[in-house]
Amino acid sequence: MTENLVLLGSTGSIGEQSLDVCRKCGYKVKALTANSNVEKIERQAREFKPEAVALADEKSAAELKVKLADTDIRVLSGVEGVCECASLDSADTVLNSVVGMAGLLPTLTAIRAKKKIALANKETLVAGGQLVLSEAEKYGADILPVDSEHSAIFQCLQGKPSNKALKKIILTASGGPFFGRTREELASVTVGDALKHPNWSMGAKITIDSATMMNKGLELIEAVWLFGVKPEDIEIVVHRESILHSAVEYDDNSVIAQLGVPDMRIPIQYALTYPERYPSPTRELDLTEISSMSFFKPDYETFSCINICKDAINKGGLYPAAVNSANEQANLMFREGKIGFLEIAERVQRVLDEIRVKQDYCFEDVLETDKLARRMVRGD
Ligand code: MN3
Repeated sequence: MTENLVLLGSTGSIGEQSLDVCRKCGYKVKALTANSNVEKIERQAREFKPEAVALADEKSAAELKVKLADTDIRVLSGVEGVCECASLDSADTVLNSVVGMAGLLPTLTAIRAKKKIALANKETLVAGGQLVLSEAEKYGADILPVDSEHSAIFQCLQGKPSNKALKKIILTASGGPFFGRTREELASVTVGDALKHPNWSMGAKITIDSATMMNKGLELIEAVWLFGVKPEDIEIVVHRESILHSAVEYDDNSVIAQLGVPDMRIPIQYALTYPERYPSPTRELDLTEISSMSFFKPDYETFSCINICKDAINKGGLYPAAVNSANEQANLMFREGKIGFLEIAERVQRVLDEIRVKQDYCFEDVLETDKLARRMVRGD
């Protein structure tokens, strides 16, 4: 059970929903960090009164320091400031909801400070899975999933038999806003079209990842690391209603699934209260109101990002890191109007085909791969 929380990425969508859980469950917030949103983090700091806050952007941190001068909250800056918060003595749990591989170093820092990690930053595991897991084992740090599908799988695995009876993981996907469309139809979609997710309200990066289905590919890699399964033992199923959040199948063909309304506060809260459960501020699931649920095979040809991720995890080493960074860059360029929707997958595929990276790696190697992959996507 969490008592004293550090929240990394507090101004994003998961960050704000996490603070709502803290508000309702009464967790003490010991530190808040964000990238550069001065107004929002100031408001959060005045409400939750943490010991420290940090902004990764130095200029914004200087601004925040002036604004919080009338309080005794310490204002830190830069990646060092974020990492100082991630290893704060007074906290027992670090919830990482940073977007992108920028979350990797804070995760490693929190692990080395022996914190419990509530992980919403999937890129941490995609970019550095091997490294993160070996450090977590070395320091005895638990990693609890916040991603809704992975929380579902984790919940389905409670009470798992002691033998290796897990046959496969069924990872569900909403299919995003472009489910059922052909490649030709996707050639001309706009950023605005891609940002209209049918079920979940999320930040811009992940919403675009959801439209390309790169998000599901990244989540497949995330599941490989979190649950120690092979990529071929994960079946991706499109489930349009986002009510069944994922499932596991055992050797006796019994399938256990976790269901609930699509509200991130449920998996956030479970990561913090595990192994206990407490009342939630979310709506109850009314199955008769849902009335029916649909399931489909993904269209792997149109949404090729899923297979790019499968190939990357099978190639091993830093290939998933390369794909992740290539995607971060291509996703950004699409949002900036510099490339078309289909070019996201094309550019990421080219990086996977052409890049040569290490099998055994340390943190600095991840950074190097990140720079190289981004450069290849930009073409400079
Ligand atoms: Mn998810």
